[in-house]
Amino acid sequence: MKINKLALLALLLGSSASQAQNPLDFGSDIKTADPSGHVWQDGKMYLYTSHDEECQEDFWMKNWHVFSSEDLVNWKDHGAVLSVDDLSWADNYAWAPDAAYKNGKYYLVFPAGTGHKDRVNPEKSTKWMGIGIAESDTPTGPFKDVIDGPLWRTPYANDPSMLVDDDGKAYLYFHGTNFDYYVVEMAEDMRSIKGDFQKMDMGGYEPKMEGPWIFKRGGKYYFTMPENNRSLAYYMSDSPKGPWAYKGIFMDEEHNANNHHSIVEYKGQWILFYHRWLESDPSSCHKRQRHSAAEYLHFDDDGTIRKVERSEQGVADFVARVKAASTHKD
Ligand code: FUB
Repeated sequence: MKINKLALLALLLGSSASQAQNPLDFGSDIKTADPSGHVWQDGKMYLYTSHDEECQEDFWMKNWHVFSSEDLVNWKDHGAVLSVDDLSWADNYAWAPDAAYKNGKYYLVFPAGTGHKDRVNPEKSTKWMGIGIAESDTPTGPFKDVIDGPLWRTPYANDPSMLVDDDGKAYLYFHGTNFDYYVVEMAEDMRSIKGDFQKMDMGGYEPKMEGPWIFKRGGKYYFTMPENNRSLAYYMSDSPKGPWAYKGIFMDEEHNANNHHSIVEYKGQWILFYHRWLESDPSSCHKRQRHSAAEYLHFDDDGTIRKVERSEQGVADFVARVKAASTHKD
């Protein structure tokens, strides 16, 4: 009887392990962070990520990867679609990318930089970062830095997020030293910015942040970001430039470490992509490393976002859930 119970337990554990979908399985032991999800015309989900080298030093990162999936469980790695080696103006800090589609072209908007951050004597730091935009005819690149330079040199900036609104206007949000909570519009050809940076009205609450992600749902705009670089929080507005109203935290911090996310609707389900810091195999790395993960996101009737818990299961049942939702509608 005891053996039967154990066997049953093993079976249950085995089946729940096979259901686990976090971290996302990209078919290798690649470490990824800062996942930006987009659904393009072919109906697939594309995930644009930064790439952590094994046990890398101080966020020295060299290229960006794109992954695609139709069920959020089986992912195809399209490889490094742009690298700092392809840039004339940066040689490091291939940080959190975003992507956009406009005028029949796909854009990878990315931060990169050069120099060195001196964490002991910050006054000796030479590190600089800016935002570039590279083009491709396909969602998976290769992307080309046709403007051959950053969109601007001052202010220092990273972590771009691009919103192409329903009227075709493209807005760029970013993290910048003394330039958080700013927006700038892109020129029609997406090769430069149009006009000035505009400081947005955040309703009087402007905590330290990185990695904004802006999306639209039911006519409302959402400005989401890792508050203090760690907990995911959001604001809502009726306009892409604010004024914004702070609504609170929807994912708590974990391990006192950074988080970076994106939010996208796919086949009727709202998905939160983010990264987790997971224990490493001690033979290859002495510290936690980052891995992309996904959870369902739910809204209340007033459009506010319900709190999300990290899970092992993630979106493993995505196909079944989409099927059940469509059956329910019939
Ligand atoms: O991945 C490098 C940096 O760490 C990102 O740009 C930040 O948002 C944080 O995730």
